[in-house]
Amino acid sequence: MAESLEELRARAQSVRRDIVRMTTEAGSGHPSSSLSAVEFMTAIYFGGFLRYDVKNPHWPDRDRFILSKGHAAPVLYAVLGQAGFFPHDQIMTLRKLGSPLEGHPNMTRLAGVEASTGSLGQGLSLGVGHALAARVDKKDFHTYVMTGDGELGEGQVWEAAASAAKYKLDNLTVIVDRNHFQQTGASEDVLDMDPIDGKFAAFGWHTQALQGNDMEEVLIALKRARAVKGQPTCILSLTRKGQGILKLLTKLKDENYHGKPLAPKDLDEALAEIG
Ligand SMILES: Cc1ncc(C[n+]2csc(CCOP(=O)(O)OP(=O)(O)O)c2C)c(N)n1
Ligand SMILES: [Mg+2]
Repeated sequence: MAESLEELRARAQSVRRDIVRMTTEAGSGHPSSSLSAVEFMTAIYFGGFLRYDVKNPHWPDRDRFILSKGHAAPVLYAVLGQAGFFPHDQIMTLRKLGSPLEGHPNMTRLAGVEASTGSLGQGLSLGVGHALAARVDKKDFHTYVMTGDGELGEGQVWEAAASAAKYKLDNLTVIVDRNHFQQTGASEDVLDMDPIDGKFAAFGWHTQALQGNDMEEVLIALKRARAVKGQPTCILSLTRKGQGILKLLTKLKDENYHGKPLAPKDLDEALAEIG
């Protein structure tokens, strides 16, 4: 059942709490990259957009969600754990030896993970494959793919973009998490891909741009995406890397803080800040 706007906002904050708790416990991982994606991930899994059955994760009619920016695994594990694909307290085993919650999502080890990702640039191609398979199998499932903005420097993304438009895949939505940073600095400095929505539009996609950390805007965008016919949709999600935790936002600017958790001494303050 789809949760209300207020419920989704509250859930987004509990997803944030999960992200900082599990990465600090692990002593590694990518909280900032996860935090920018929280509103979209929460809305997709709990806002009634993704059809899934936790008891039957390979149900052929399920909608697909592919986290192409696989290093943001903590946000995926938080929503999958809260949805009930596995016992929620398992999130605290992130990156521990033997845990199926690996540093990057592994579809062979954890129920609910649609694709093994982490090598950036591949998720949209996988999404095109699922969307084409739906057409061949005469199924009405929808495929969502989330990419990073730095990730768009990978050429494979644009091969996938061209073929999705060629085949008029209106059962495919890509969400670009436009948080303006990648691993080694500002995305614009490493490789400027602006205008991102303009590039997808030039390939023949329907595009929207919105504030991706605003739950109300996120819900509107996801509804609109499902109404588009004859074209795939690109949602340019304008976000902040580390959204919700001041310390992470500050460290990002000062130290280019990518792929590092909060120290245990900062955890209580961060959890209090989330509320
Ligand atoms: C093919 C490939 N090259 C390099 C990396 C190393 N890497 C991991 S995260 C990252 C930055 C990704 O930035 P972005 O796509 O903007 O994601 P964000 O963390 O900002 O959400 C890089 C370069 C990788 N995982 N895969
Ligand atoms: Mg980024």
